[in-house]
Amino acid sequence: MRPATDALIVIDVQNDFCPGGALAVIDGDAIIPEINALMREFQVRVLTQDWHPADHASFAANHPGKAAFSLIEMPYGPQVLWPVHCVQGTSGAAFHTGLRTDPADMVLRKGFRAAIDSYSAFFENDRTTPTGLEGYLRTRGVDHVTLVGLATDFCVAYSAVDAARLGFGVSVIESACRAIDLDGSLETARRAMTEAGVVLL
Ligand code: VGL
Ligand code: ZN
Repeated sequence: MRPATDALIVIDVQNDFCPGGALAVIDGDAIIPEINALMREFQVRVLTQDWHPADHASFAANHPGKAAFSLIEMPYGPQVLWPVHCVQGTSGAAFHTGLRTDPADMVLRKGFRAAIDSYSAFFENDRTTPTGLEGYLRTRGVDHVTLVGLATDFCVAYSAVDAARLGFGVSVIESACRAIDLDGSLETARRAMTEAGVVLL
């Protein structure tokens, strides 16, 4: 058993990020057995869920003439435009049925404001609007987080870097993550995590 000061944070293991989903990550579902096993080792377990309204600004479909996976400038900085994914209440937004969700203490939804994306479990993409997760973890006495899930180079990496910036010890179990890897984004994310003091396992 890990100490109660170490939280497992499972990022976005949802149908749309798994094979057959709208923004499928290659082998995204392959990490589920390892995550289910890890869930038994931790005493604090948080699941995150990407949870967008249909008019979300990160969807290419909401920017006429823009292609999916292109980059636009938003008031808070550059934003990749994604295929429509994880729309609130749809089956694509549901957790993969193989994921053991019952042991979760807390399910954190993010990306629910139409005008701003939220890759990180801690802050929206302006890097300042908090999700509330920091307070939840601190009031439970957590000082270290272990991150797994999808996708390594976006939501996992942003969460890891933010957690380190907030002063948590941070580990990422890479075998329990899979990446989108858009134009070298995986290498960029790994470098950003390492520079922030995140331990890649
Ligand atoms: C994610 C792109 C858009 C992720 C979420 O979970 O990594 N990536 N929304
Ligand atoms: Zn999203």
